Amino acid sequence: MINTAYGALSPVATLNDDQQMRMYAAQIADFKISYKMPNGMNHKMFHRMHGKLMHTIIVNKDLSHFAHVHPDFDMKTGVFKLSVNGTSTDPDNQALPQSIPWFGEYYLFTETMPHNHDSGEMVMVTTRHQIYADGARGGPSADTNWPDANRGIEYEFVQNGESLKAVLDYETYDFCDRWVPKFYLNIKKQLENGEWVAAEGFEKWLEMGGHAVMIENSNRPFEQLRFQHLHAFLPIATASEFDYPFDAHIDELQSGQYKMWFQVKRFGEVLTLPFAMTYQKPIQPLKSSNKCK
Ligand SMILES: [Cu+2]
Repeated sequence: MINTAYGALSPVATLNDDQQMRMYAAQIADFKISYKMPNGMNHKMFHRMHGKLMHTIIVNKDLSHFAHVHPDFDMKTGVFKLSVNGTSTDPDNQALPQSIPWFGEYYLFTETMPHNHDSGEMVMVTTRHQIYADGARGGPSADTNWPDANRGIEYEFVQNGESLKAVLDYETYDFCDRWVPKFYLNIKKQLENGEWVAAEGFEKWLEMGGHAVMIENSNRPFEQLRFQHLHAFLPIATASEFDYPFDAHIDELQSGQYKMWFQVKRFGEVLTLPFAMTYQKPIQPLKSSNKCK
């Protein structure tokens, strides 16, 4: 199912060359997408965006599973192809073999940037697709606790025997006619004396200090679920703190439950840090701001 068209481009997506989008979990299935022009030919010029011609996010319906992977592009045919559950020589596709591992309904989001011949304007195109996987049940259970991250959410995890802690919180800023959040991810490490200090060893992944995806957790139709991809620079002002601003030029983020997955690279390994959180817009009215004028 295709929900987004870009101007005169019509996205066409298939799974195993079928628009039914059904597959077996943990078995290889080829997701393909192309962008048809009015003359019937596929669009073949895409801009590289954060190191890739296309980014693909796969989650399951209850948002307990997440994979961020990248399709191959065939310049001759203009077709992007992702071998779901397959292997890849791309070191940025570590999640590919486990991208749809269990029975269930999955959501697949693509992000790409077709070259606009007329205006030269750079516009990102997002499409979303539902995939139904048959097969064995399994995987983590859905989150039941969605605390307001405004007060901070944290949990401990281990990387290569080292005790680490991920801490998420956010602030909201009054920007013209809307509230704009800024998310903060801080990663700390524990010393032998038990003290928590800033973790080190971060490097860029996909040309950014950090990536994050947020998807709304609600009963609204799939087509309307909020999907947002945020980016951070490597820690600058505060050691081990990644600042994820929210693009102010897009729709205001509504209060509600969101699953967020933060991805940073540390000592050569991509860490994926999930948070089930609630975002709450301030209740006080917006103040007039000079930034609008
Ligand atoms: Cu990507």
